[in-house]
Amino acid sequence: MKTQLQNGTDGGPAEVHQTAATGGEVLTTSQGVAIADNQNSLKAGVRGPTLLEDFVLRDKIFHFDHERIPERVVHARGFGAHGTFECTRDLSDITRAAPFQKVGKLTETFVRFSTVAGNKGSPDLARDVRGFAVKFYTDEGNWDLVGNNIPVFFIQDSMKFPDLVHAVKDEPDRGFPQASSAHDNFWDFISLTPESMHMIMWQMSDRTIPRSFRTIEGFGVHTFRLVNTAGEATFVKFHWKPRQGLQSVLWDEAVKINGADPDHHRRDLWEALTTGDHPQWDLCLQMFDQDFADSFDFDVLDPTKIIPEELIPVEPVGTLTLDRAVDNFFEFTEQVAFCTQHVIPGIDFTEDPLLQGRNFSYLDTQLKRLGSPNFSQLEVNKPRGCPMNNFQQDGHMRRDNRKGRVNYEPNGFEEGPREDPLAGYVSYRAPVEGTKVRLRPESFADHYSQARQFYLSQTPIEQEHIRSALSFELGRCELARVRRAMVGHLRNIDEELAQGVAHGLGMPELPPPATAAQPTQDLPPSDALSILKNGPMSFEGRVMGVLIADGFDGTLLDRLAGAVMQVGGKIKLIAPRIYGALDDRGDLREAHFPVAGGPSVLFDAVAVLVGPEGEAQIAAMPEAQNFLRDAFAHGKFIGHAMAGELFKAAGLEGKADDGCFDLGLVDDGETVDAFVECCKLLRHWTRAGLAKTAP
Ligand code: HDE
Repeated sequence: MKTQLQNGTDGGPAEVHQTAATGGEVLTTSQGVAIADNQNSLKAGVRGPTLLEDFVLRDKIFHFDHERIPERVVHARGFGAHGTFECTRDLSDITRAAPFQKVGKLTETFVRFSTVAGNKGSPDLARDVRGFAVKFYTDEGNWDLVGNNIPVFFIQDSMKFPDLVHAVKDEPDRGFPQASSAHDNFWDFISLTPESMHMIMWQMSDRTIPRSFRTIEGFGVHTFRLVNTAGEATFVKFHWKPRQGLQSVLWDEAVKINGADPDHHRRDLWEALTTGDHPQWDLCLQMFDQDFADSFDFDVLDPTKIIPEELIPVEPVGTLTLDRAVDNFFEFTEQVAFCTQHVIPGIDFTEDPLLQGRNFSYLDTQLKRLGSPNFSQLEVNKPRGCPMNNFQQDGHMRRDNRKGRVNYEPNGFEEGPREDPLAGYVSYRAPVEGTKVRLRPESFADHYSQARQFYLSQTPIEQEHIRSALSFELGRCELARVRRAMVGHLRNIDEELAQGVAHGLGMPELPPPATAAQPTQDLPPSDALSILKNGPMSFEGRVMGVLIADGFDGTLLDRLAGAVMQVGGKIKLIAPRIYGALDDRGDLREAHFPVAGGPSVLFDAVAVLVGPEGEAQIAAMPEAQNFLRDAFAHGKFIGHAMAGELFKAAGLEGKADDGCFDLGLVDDGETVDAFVECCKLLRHWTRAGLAKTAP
């Protein structure tokens, strides 16, 4: 019997067999031969050896054996999503780039977030930079903006990239550590690379332990050029600002999340996409001309420097909405091939030596990973807004060679595409001259001033987190010379920072400051650099974990759930067992997690609702005690009802502060509202000892 239709070899529909036995689809080999038995190999006798002629087995195992492709050398662990970019400002006077020609113009996109150092199976909450790569399927070809969640980079010249990556990844003799910069080789390299100090401040900040992909910023890092139809160029820096606000976790939470849910970030994005909670980012541009570039304290070609938002405003020009999860992880997230040199008319490069090296590198990577120069024909990589139309042909896995006789240009048959001087990509006519040298410009020499500016722009809590992170990372360094060298660099950034880290490391005395090519300048602090100053002030898209135990007040739970939903948040129920707990009416409320599998580190705020029947049981559970103790230690806002025994068992008796709300006291709902309102602040930073919970 034959009924269903799928794509055939000629691109048209092909029929799919239906099995007479079940009425469902028939399983076939890759040659389309129906398989009669998918459980047993072909043997000589029931206990006999398997026969070489078993082409069904061979076909199946052969394909399985080749399922893996090389993982990315860096950014191996990632998670992708489909989205749409909407133009909110007409930039046609500044650039001819297709997505910016008209307000309201929509462009399809694919985004892949990633960590950098860890292998594909590493945990999501490793302290690491996050990749933020966006493919725009524009009407004039694909444009890839391959950025990070930090606006600067470790090195100024692509020549140093393989060394940087070797140093941070697992050490070659032992194959560890995985997904961690807290080891000798990394800090040895960094201590010998003063240009990395600005990036190190960002890397040691809470930017590298984000709450979610939804709460990170993105940056193009390099200075690019926008070019208009008249051929005039404007320098540009690209920023993605999350509408969800910036949010990070504490180090202690990151460590525990990695154990409890190593897929925390991908699960979070998956849930957001599949429940209609679509995250959004505004694309903002810093645009400037040559005069500004000439007057700026630093070289705009130096990728270890930012341009403070106070000097050049960050102007929104469009909004990215991620609205669809992928159907298949491998097909999209794994096979997506980003390349910095994928630009479209209106977007051009600058001479930034890191960008120039990247433009050369990414094609090699894609060829190695995807195994064919035809990777652009894969669904996720092929242009959608306009056809790919040229005389390229053949190669591994080619799918759509041109029909007919003509495969070259010019041709007298008047067949096939031709170049178009008007629609085509024209490089900006940047004047270039100079002698061939391997030299770094003098204008790249100040490595400490912006590192200091970053540190001084942080709130005291964030500064303490940076000091703690450095003490932790350098504390994992066995080489005393490396620890000393690093503190020497920190002395050029901030004396108090250096002292704090030296104290954390138990150094008897401060080493001398590192030799600096240029003295550190005092630059004005910038609020845009702090996470806490750019938080959401909203509980939208956040999750409250509610721990329930038998006999709890069901009406209170419903009221709380309603109030959280009202502010755009979600509730997850945690009970002693996954089965759930009975409320005071005897109704079963099914749990999302058992308390052993749903620690409070997975949630933005918590509530503990207990009833007389469950009071003793929950108080005696170590996991429940940890749930509450951690929530308290991590500064979470806590709602509670009849949870006195659990507070006592967790060692928190008498410690409840104004970040803890007794929801069982009054029945008017006002306390619930006050609690949920407070949760918008995300953390009760004034809770005693809170900042000490970081490493
Ligand atoms: Fe990458 N980078 N990179 N990089 N990079 C790769 O390409 C490279 C750099 C970034 O989700 C690789 O497809 C060189 C800076 C992201 O698929 C590889 C240099 C920034 C992603 C590569 C840099 C990035 C990559 C590995 C210095 C921030 C993940 C797999 C000259 C602006 C994209 C791949 C995705 C991936 C090379 C420096 C961001 C090896 C040579 C700076 C987000 O080609």
